[in-house]
Amino acid sequence: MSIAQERMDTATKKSISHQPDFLLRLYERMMLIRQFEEGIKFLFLEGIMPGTIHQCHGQEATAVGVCFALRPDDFITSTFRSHGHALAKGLTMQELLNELFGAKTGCCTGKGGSMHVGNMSKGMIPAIAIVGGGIPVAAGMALAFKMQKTDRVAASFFGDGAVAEGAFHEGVNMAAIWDLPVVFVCENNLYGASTHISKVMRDTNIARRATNYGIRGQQVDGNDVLAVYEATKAAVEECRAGEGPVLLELLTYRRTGHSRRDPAHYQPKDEREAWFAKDPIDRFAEVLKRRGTIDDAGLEAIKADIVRRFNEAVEIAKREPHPTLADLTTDVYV
Ligand SMILES: Cc1ncc(C[n+]2csc(CCOP(=O)(O)OP(=O)(O)O)c2C)c(N)n1
Ligand SMILES: [Mg+2]
Repeated sequence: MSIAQERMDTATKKSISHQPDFLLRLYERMMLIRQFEEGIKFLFLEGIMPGTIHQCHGQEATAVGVCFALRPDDFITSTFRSHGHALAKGLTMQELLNELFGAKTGCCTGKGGSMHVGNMSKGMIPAIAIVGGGIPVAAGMALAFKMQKTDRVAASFFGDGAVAEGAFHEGVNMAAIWDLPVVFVCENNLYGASTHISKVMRDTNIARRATNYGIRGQQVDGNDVLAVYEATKAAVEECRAGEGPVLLELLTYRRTGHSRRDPAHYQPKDEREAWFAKDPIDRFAEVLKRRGTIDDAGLEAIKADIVRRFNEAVEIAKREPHPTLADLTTDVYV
């Protein structure tokens, strides 16, 4: 048995209390994200959908594992690589597709686009494309939650590229000194655009940085959705109890380029193959089958249903009305 297999089994045993329907929801949401990203890739390449996209192929377990450990009234911040986070937090494919098509019925009325999706009523502040930009914002939201005497939590997604930004230091430090309820979620996918982390930091263990701020840090297998869920659940509980913040480093890998025009030639073949063998969706499918939760036909049916719903949503998004000139001055500060 491989080490990855053993780790997955340990996580599964720990989570034995999880009901089959919960496990299937985790799987379904990861597959939804995978198919969404796959589908919009073709819409973009065919010139049907405007703008650019940053896909999260291979990182589905981080989005789903974290967001499923949060309540609907908890908040997340996200980055340019935001679709998975949004779908995991409960935004619908339709409101996202409408936004990506620039329609007025999009989650940000067509004014945000791919890099700025969000929905305040669903606990997602529109995504921020400035690397590290969401970190102090999450700390600020957590300060508001604390001042309002609620037990809500903010979780901030950011990449490995963000930890050398000043915003990381400021945001984490302030959250630490004020015991703010923030889960800092670093999705360490080894690259910031085309640059390997070893070229931008001497110590590539990001979780260890937590010690310097006097908070708890933890490295987690980010391609194991149950491990991510359990780690986040524990961090969230600490935050609700006033013991936060916590820094989670989720080790993962993106299967595609940084953005759609990047063929990712800088990712060595053996490295790609090793990570592809640890694909979060394939691995979880194996766990579910071993436990007898579902069989291959059931998994195929889940995927087929998602593809059908995606295609229907695309047809609707294509016909949705776009903002008019009069909409230019609505929802803006003057
Ligand atoms: C402050 C800032 N600097 C540079 C950029 C350009 N930029 C966009 S994404 C990116 C790489 C980010 O890498 P990482 O944080 O690891 O996230 P990942 O793309 O791996 O999800 C860079 C440098 C930016 N958006 N913001
Ligand atoms: Mg990265």
